[in-house]
Amino acid sequence: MSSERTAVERRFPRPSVMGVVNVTPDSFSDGGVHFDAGAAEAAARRMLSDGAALVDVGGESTRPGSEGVPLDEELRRVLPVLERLEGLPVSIDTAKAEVARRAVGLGAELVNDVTALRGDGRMAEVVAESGAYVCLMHMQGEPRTMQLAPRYDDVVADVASFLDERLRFAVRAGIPEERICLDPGIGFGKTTEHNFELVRRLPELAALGRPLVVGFSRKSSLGRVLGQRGAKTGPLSASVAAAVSAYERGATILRVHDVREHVEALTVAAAVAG
Ligand code: HH2
Repeated sequence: MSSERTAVERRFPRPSVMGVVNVTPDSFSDGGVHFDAGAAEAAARRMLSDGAALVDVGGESTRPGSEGVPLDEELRRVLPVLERLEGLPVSIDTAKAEVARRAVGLGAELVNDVTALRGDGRMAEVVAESGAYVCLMHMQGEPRTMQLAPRYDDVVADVASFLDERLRFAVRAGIPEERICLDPGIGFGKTTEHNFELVRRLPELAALGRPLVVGFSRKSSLGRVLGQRGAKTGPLSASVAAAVSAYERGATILRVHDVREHVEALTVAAAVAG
């Protein structure tokens, strides 16, 4: 199976939209909305018919301050949804190797690991053996504490060197480079200024040579830049602007909650880019 997978960038050409399906009671922008397996399935199917290239199913919130959920609870949340979506393009948003293993067994094509293979010692092996694609994301600290005091010498240089190191680690663990994409981790241990600087200087991350995933959708920095101090989320209009800006600076996969609006905006941006 492993050698049959085409490169990430051929499977998901620029721009591709990844729709977010949070099967959680507590996600930062849509906690509880898709907590029921039937509601999650319906949302995923709607996202795919609205033009998403794949849907990202997750059973554990990583919002600032969150504690994480036990393995059996995460499996209880995501497996029924993955079963209902078998045969459709799905990624699994998890840091747990066992969740990834079961998800790939049910057809998940991509493992979206916000810990970049650092959270579970078995994750690299599960990805390598399964032949799945993997997204390696940057995070400073851990969700419980990451927003307390994010600090960098140069946020873009620090994120680039982290992603480069994780890319090499993944390749050493037997995951072919063409199956790997990278993500700066908007909002994961970053201030509003850090998040915007990462998008502004995205070409420096694209220079690592792997497709970039960017997830700015609804994140609080969007509300804050609009003058809403203490915002927990940002509006759709701002999410679309951030996604288009990221695309224009080299992002390949845009991870979003509101698929139709992003697909429309990105289609126009791609037409302009020619
Ligand atoms: N953001 C979130 C979760 N997973 N994965 C990647 N690769 N990139 C991201 O930016 C990213 C991610 C947070 O958003 P959401 O899933 O809506 O919220 P929560 O973690 O509260 O469930």
